[in-house]
Amino acid sequence: MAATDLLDRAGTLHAAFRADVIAGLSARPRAIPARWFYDHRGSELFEAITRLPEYYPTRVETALLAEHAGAVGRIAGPGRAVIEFGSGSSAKTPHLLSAIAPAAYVPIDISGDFLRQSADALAADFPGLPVIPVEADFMARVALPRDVRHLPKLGFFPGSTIGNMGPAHGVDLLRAMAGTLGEGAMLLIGMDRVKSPAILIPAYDDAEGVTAAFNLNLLHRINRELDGDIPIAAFRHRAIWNDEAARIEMHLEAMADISFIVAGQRFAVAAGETIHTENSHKYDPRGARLLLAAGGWTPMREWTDPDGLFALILAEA
Ligand code: AVI
Repeated sequence: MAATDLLDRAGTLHAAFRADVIAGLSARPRAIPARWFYDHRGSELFEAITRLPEYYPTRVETALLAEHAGAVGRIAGPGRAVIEFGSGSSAKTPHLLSAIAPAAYVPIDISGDFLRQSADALAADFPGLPVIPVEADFMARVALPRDVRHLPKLGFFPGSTIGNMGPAHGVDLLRAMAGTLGEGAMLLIGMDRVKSPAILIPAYDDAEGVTAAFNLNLLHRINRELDGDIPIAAFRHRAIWNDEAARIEMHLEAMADISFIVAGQRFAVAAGETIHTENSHKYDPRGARLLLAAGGWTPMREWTDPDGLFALILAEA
């Protein structure tokens, strides 16, 4: 990408961050979209979360893939282009690629840096496999590279990332994926299951405080990038199970009455008030099937661990 394009993109991103933070701090209840967690430090902290003993999703999903990728390969058949939504995660993608004899691998991600890094790593591990990264926002239909258009497709969307959007946006995304992948496509998707808050809360509020640091890092980012003076020590991390909405909510709670400036604007937050920073929706088996059906996908097979913590679902368009 040319240097001027990169500068334009950085400027657009900065303006979008500023607009979301100002709108989110002005709203009641206050809420800032979770997408802003992932600056460099936030991405490092998320990687650390995936290795925590309390955070079961990554561990369980990786084990499910290791065990069942062969079955996915038998159902999908060889010669498909694997289209991954999000940068290929080093732990999960190789299990799938080794088992299904793909004709090409196309990771799609909005962040070009991560995309190129993970694409290079996978290309080195799978010599002979065409790896064609596409830098795009997969919330909308994406035009796939000419070389894979004629191939049957297998979409791959691990990590229960769909849980970070509400059902309405989740359906929009599933429909966009169906549009991107085209007729005859299949989709392998990871979805976290509804379970006891005794397991869910520690997964989002771990003993080491890594998730707390991940949540509070958003305030550091605001101070650094939006010229803020938020007293970060006055906030604490909260993880709450909202049973009615079947979701974990992350909040930043003010522990005292405070006032601060962000991007030239003053905000006053009362003790006990929170800034809502993330939703992580969980699905029971029926809810997962309904969401997929509303998004244009028919579930074919479903794999889960013995404790029913996490599900890997193969669906067809
Ligand atoms: C990326 N996403 C699926 C994670 C989740 O579990 O909702 C993000 C996360 N937030 C706190 N811990 C992990």
